Formats: sequence, C-alpha cells, structure tokens
Amino acid sequence: MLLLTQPHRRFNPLKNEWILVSPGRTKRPWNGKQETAQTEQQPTHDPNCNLCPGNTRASGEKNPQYTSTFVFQNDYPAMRDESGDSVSIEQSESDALFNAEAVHGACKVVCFSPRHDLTLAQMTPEQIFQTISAFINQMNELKTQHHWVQVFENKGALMGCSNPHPHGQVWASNFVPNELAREDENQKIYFEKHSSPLLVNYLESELNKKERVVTENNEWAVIVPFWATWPFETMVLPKFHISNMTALTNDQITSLAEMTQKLLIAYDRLFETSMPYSMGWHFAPFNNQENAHWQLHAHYYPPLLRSATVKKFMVGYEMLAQAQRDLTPEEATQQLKALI
Ligand code: H2U
Ligand code: ZN
Repeated sequence: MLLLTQPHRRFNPLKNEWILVSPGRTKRPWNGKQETAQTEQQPTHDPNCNLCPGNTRASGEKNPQYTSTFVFQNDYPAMRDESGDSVSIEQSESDALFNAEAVHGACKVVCFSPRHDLTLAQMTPEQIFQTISAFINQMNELKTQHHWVQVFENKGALMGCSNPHPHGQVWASNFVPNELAREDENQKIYFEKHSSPLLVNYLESELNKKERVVTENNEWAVIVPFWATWPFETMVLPKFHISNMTALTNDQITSLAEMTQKLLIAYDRLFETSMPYSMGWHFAPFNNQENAHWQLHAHYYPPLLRSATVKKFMVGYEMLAQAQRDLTPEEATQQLKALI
C-alpha cells in the first residue's frame, strides 16, 4: 500500500484538520534531547506527598486515611465558582479583536489509590473500576452547574506532572472548551449528512479492516486512529452507541476497566518504562439536548517516540504549519498489539 511507505497526509474528521505522515523518519540519527527515564522505585507511602493518606495538603487540610479513591477540591484551582469573584469582566462583544469573558468552574483532584507507588497499569481491574466510577460520580455531581466536565490524567514527569502519586483531575466549566466544541461541531455536521454518528461508523469500519485495532473485547475497542498525531496515540471506543459517559452501566465499566488495564500494561512494555501520557474522556456536553451525533471516547496521548528517553517534539513545522508524525499509525498498532 502506497500510503505506508511514502509521505502523505491524512484527514482527521473529528478535528477537521490534516496531519502529515512521513513513514520511516524515525530512522534518522538522533543527537537531540534525551529525557531521564523514571526508574526510581517510589515508597508505598511518602511522608512528603500532599496526596498520600493522612498527610497535610498545601491548603493545610489533612487527607483522611482513605483506602480506595479520594477526591478533594484543587487547592490551586484554574477556575473558581461565582462566589469568589470580586470584579466582573465585561464581555467586550463590540470589539472582536479584544474579546474576553469571565469564566466559572470547579477543579478537583482524584487520587486513584492510597498507594503512592502504584500506577493504573499496576492496579487490578476492580481498582481501575473504582477510578472510573469516581470520575463518573464527579460528572454527575458537577453537571447540573456546568456545561462541561473534563476528566483527565496527566501522567509522568515528562508530561509536567508534579506528583507521582496516581491521580487524575476534574475541571468543570461554564463553557465548552475548544477541543470539545470542535468535536461537537464536526460530529454534528457528519450526523446531519449520514444520519449516523461519525465515530460509530468509524469504529465499525476499523473493526472490519483490523489494521489499526490494538485490542478489543465485547464492549470496547482500542485503536490507533487513522489520523493519529502522537506516535502511539490511541482511542478507546465503545462498540455500542452512547453519547454520555454518565449513562455507562456497571457491566460496561467493568469491561472498560479490563480493557484499560490491558492497554496500560502494553504501553509500559513498549519502551520498558512507566509510560507518560495525557488521557481524558470526551462525550456530549451537558446542554440538555439529545446529542445523538456524539459518541463517547477516550484519547490517550503518550509523547514517547523511540525509547523511554526520546520523545516526540511538536515544534517547528508542527507549531507553524501542521502536525506531522514519523511512523505510520499501522506500524504503531503492530508494535502495541504485539505487547497485549
Ligand atoms: P498535577 O498538576 O501534576 O497533576 O498535580 C496535582 C494537582 O494537585 C495540581 O493541580 C493539586 C495541584 O494544584 N494539589 C493540590 O490541590 N493540593 C496540594 O497540596 C498539592 C497539589
Ligand atoms: Zn503519595
């Protein structure tokens, strides 16, 4: 297949943008930056960790002796609720060149485990189930007051994560953020044209083609998207149509937890390192509409390219022109699939 050996570009229908694919470019010599692989073994409890059970946080508050997951209000929130505002920002609609508006929101931290030294990849499917449930509980709690609740995990020092204690975050906002708004619009346009959700049709085709399927079970599939940007980017998709994450049943979450564990173990095996990544869930915003065009999915964006110490830099051409990748999504799939 010509696409696999020659530079080409692929279209990302979710984002409505192109990505440049340059197969074989990982073979070029590398004298650039080497990251330090995180190899040090963490203690099960770190007296200096703000997230460990029984320890004191930056706010001065003491964490309980939690035994499963634990959620607290971020002590340094990126957004606050309305009550904290002393000055209001006037929306300057009259001048499109100087447009700003006030935002409100809530930010929380979800500790995945009392164990400081574990990662999700090392947890049991039951424990992973608890972390997904904790995220869903937050959505249910926050959805009445907010248009969007982004849940995510930013893992590893390489990703700028400040603490190895396994944790994720919840940022709820009174606005729909850019990435969501784009996916919303593009799925809507597709649905109007095809009367079927974009990602439902997409997964169906991928399951037939099999070229980019990393792993699957009865309810879920992990694929390297045809239009993947990051070298080993994946998407987790349900095999059923569901526009909102809060509608998942316990059985569906159980099977998602099993699938997640498999994926994360494969990621860790790939470069024999605890794989850094940013991941998060996308689904319909909380707007009291039917949102039939939406399909729930998770994105995993790991930055590593060649090894535990060489990452992909999205700079230069990527910043100024468009994203580019150095190995094909099909090659990435083969490598990940072999590790499942
Ligand atoms: P990361 O940003 O590296 O994931 O760090 C954890 C979050 O935890 C971060 O958003 C919050 C930080 O604001 N945090 C607290 O709220 N209290 C603390 O005592 C430490 C960290
Ligand atoms: Zn800790």
